[in-house]
Amino acid sequence: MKPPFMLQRIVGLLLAVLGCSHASAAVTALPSPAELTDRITLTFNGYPDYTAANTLFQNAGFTFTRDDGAPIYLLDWTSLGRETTSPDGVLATVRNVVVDPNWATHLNLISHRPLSAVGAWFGNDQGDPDFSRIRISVYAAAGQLLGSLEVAANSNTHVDQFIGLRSDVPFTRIRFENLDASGAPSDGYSVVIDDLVFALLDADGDGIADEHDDCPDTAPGAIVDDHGCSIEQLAPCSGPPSGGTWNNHGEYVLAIAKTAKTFLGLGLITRRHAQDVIAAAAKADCGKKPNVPRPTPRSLERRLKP
Ligand SMILES: [Ca+2]
Ligand SMILES: [Ca+2]
Ligand SMILES: [Ca+2]
Repeated sequence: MKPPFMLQRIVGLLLAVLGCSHASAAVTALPSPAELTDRITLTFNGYPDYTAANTLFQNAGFTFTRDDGAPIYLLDWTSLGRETTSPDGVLATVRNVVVDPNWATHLNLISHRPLSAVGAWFGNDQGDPDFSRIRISVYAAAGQLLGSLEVAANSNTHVDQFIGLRSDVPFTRIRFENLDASGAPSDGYSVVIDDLVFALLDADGDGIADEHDDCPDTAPGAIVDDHGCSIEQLAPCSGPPSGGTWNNHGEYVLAIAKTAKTFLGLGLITRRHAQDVIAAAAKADCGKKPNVPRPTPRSLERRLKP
């Protein structure tokens, strides 16, 4: 039953006043998992059918739940004559008639660490308007909805479409929901996903997650190594990263040149880029002693005055 019109208006006004609008959510679609440079992927392969997955990956930092607390299973999708992005195993909120007679059309995922992006390949959309699209939503640790997005299903049984998002605000809870043509929850099609992919929080946005990043606050757009450090962070103008100051300008330029050479050897930058970085370092004042003005006869005269 729909609430009376006036009640709807009052609730709407209250939500607007309290700022409880989804429009403020800072999420953007993730077109492909390849965009996540420092990603974790769960393939769900190599387990017998109906292995319960709820706490199977908790050592990797992830737990799966259904609202009714029932088990969530791994299934061999290939043996069912269906395709998936990494055969054979998928994660599915299907029923197991022996253990649990009910399926679910949603899947909850809890991450033990803050995430910045998540995605998965999905399927089981069998040409029935009862499963027309899938929605992914992300929530902050306190339960606040940060945002959601939907992808229209292509109506085959294969796990062959990707849904994912990035969020400017870190999140730890994720929910997948299968929806019918009207946007209501699907009545009978289980969530089936594979190659679930995550990116842990990456505060400086250099593609290296915080827990692997030795150099926080990397400048936007800077090229970094596997440890999240840019050339400028490994050889800062202010002095060696180990502390203190450069003994002279030459020591600074040499440090930049060595770091640029390492980056070149790793294929992170081109030879031209390395040359430009070294040339810029040579022109900089880093490592130079401050210019103390030489005393002039007049200033000496002033100092000698009683
Ligand atoms: Ca798989
Ligand atoms: Ca980082
Ligand atoms: Ca960094």
